[in-house]
Amino acid sequence: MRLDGAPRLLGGNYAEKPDVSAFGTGWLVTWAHRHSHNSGLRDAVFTLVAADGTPTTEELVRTTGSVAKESGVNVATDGNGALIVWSDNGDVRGRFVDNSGALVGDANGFVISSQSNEQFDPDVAWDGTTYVVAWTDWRAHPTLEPGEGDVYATTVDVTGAVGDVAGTVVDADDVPAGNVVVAGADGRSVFFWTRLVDAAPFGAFRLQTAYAPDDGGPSDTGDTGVPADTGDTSVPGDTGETGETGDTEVPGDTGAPEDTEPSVDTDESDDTDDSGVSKEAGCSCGTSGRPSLAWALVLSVAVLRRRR
Ligand SMILES: [Ca+2]
Ligand SMILES: [Ca+2]
Repeated sequence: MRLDGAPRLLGGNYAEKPDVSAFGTGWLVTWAHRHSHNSGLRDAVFTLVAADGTPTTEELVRTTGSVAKESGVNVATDGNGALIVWSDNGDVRGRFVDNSGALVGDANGFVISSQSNEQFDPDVAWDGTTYVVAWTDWRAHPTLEPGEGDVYATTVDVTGAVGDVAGTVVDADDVPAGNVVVAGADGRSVFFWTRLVDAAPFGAFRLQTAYAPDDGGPSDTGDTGVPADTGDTSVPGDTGETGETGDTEVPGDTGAPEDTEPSVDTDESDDTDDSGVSKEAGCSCGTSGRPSLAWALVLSVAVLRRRR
């Protein structure tokens, strides 16, 4: 890899947290513009950048000249236009850009989530059929440490129709969670976020993931809810050594990608059912109990392998 020429400046002062997506023959870049170095006010802005890196003039996403607290600006494209999402005075809003790069729709954008307290730090992806937006949500407990709360998501179609105005629970209980990112493909989407896990060797934020299978929309081809299953039945620690006649099947193994996780599974993110919502979501059962079960499986398999 090499860079073509010197970096270029674009946009004005006090730019924060850019995001970018391929757009036409170039790029669409979003970021938040803080009004001054110590202001709590920010505007969501974007610009088009040519393939060679030449930027156009930055534009406000919310074109009413707002004094809103806008932040967490992110963008995804659907191969034609783009959807820009951001946190706006504690709600999540969105606005479309058409294939010419022009903003469309209401000058204030449209509401994606407007629950009580703050909804913030949204991410957006295009799954081939619809946009999927996920964010951190303080509707239930707004006093958690900054950046952490619950995680919710919804779909937004190309007309701006929000699939679940209340938001679909991704991770909502009294444990801090946030920093969600989402990716989509072939009518499916996957979420990753951080969640405080109270497990050995020490309580810490760890990644969680949940998967939303094809929801039976027009492109549904009978998705089973298992992404890109390769039929892997290997167990943790499997080295594939010489003489091995076949991997030992783990009871309940679905062949999902989390099977490759090398360490003991202490999260419940793989407990995703076809609703696309983690079974853990909405419960306050914590994470206890799972490690002992996982260890029992690992130890049982290890014993079986030694006996062969
Ligand atoms: Ca709100
Ligand atoms: Ca939570």
